[in-house]
Amino acid sequence: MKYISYLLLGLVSTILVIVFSLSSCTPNRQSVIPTPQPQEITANSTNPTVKILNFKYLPENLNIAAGETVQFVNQDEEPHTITAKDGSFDSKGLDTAQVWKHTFTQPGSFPYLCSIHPYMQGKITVNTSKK
Ligand SMILES: [Cu+2]
Repeated sequence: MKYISYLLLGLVSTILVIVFSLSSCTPNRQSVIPTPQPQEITANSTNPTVKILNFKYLPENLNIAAGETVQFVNQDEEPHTITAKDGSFDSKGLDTAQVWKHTFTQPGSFPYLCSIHPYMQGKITVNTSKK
């Protein structure tokens, strides 16, 4: 009957080894979590951009090629819109830091204003794309 106690001893030590190796393998969760990147609200930097700041469109006149997408970023505390004078586009109200994008497919001149503050005016000039 002696070998049963050896067997038990062996079993217990095996369990202990397993438990220790498992506890040493526990991943350090602190280092696994990636450091959060600051949220970039002003989207894509490759698109032509019109900022809205101090009740002005910056730049007021923007030249682009047909097919390009313009992004408008409201950096004011007030809501603003980007509304085409000919009615071809309307962003509706943009809150602070909100971005609105519009793709201009047709060449031409597109004056727009803010429907909340109609004295705010800008213009997008779309040139034929070079291909
Ligand atoms: Cu406005």
